[in-house]
Amino acid sequence: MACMKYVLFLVVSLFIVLASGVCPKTSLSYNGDCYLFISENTKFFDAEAFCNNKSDELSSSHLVSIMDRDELEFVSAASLQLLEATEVWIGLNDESVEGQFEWTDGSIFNYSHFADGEPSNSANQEHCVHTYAETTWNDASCNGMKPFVCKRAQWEWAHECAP
Ligand SMILES: [Ca+2]
Ligand SMILES: [Ca+2]
Repeated sequence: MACMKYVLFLVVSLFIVLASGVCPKTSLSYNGDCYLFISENTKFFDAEAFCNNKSDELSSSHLVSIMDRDELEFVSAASLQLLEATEVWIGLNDESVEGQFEWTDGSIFNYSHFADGEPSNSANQEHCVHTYAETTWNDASCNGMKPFVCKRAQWEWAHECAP
């Protein structure tokens, strides 16, 4: 019986460590993934490159992918709180093929929250997606300067830790 309690203690401890301790201290954890909020106004693909390479704290991350409404609300609320911004770059773009949106981290695109009338691809120049007021999304010129959010998926941590 004492042994069972010890095992239970270990399992609970491990859960707490996994739930709270996996992200670098400058980023936020949500559902096991890590999110870094950058206030500097940056072009879309420069922001993606920053997430890929330049952040020591969260290297090999990507611009954030958003898989569902809950994750969207987390990212929007944290952007508002940490960056005081409603417009931030997320990783969605149709730079390769017009109208075929892709996440820069390779996640499957099966959730979106575009505002009414978006994506508009105005003047055939809008290929990068940012959040907007009320958590809705808009496609805009990739050369626009906005704050952004990096995300490092849980599987990337696991991959990195593999022998
Ligand atoms: Ca487009
Ligand atoms: Ca647009």
